[in-house]
Order: sequence, then C-alpha cells, then structure tokens
Amino acid sequence: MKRVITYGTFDLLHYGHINLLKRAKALGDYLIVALSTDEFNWNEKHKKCYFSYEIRKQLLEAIRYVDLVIPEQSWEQKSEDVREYHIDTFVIGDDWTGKFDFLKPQCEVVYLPRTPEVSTTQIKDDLHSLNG
Ligand code: C2G
Repeated sequence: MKRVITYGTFDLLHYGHINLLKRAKALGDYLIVALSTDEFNWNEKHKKCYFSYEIRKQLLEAIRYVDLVIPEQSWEQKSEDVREYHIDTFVIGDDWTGKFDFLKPQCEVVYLPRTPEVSTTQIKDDLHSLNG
C-alpha cells in the first residue's frame, strides 16, 4: 500500500484544496493530511483561521480522498512523520517548490501545480469588498 502525506491549513475549504487532495490521493492508496493547528497557523504562518482546527479537521475527514488527519504543530515534524507513518510520497503545491527537498532521502517529493485563481485570501478579500 502506497502511503502519501501532505500538509496545509485548508481554511475556507475550496476547489483548489480539493484538486490538490484528489491528485495527492491518485499518487498512492492512503492519504494522510497533516493539518496546521490554530497555534501553528498563528505563531508560524501569521494566519488567523476562520474555522477552528476541529472544524477544519471534520471537513477534511468528510473528503473521500482523505484517509487520516493528523496535527501539524511544527515545521520540523515532517521527517519524523515520514518515518512514523511509513510514507512513500510527500506532496504539496508548487508554491513550495524546493522547500521540502530535504525529505528526498526518505521519500518521493512531489510538487503539484496550484489551481489558479482561487485562494482563501482571495475569498476573504472578495467577501470583504462585496459587503463593503
Ligand atoms: N493549493 C492549491 N491551489 C490553490 C490553493 C492551495 O493547490 N489555489 C494547495 C497548496 O499548494 C497546499 C494545499 O492546497 O498544498 C493547502 O494550502 P494551504 O492551506 O494554503 O496550505 P499552506 O499554507 O501552503 O501550508 O508545512 C506546509 C504548510 O503547512 C503548507
């Protein structure tokens, strides 16, 4: 069984996220999503999530491509995750190209093209301008 892992915030879930998860699952048989906790988002990514970790986790668990959701609590946990979950392939959007090549000795590293024209930031901005 080929095991795939990906990482992200997945706030205000949209079709760009779904496209990523669908392609990630197609690379193997079992997909783990390491979901950024609220603390990690705030302290490390300076992102304030609209939905809490628990809600974002529930949403991801409802997606047919996702087999397991675990917390992402630090930038440094990836190597240990790959070991602990016997990961064959690490995958993430190409906005991160090169950033996780250090995992190559442990597993395949795949950067997938992002889905254009959609992002959580854009959704927030559009809603803000809609409501004035
Ligand atoms: N994504 C995409 N297309 C978009 C938007 C996002 O393919 N239009 C992908 C991103 O490239 C990422 C995943 O969807 O692979 C989740 O995106 P974010 O929630 O923005 O995750 P990010 O903040 O990039 O966190 O340790 C890695 C980080 O946790 C990644």
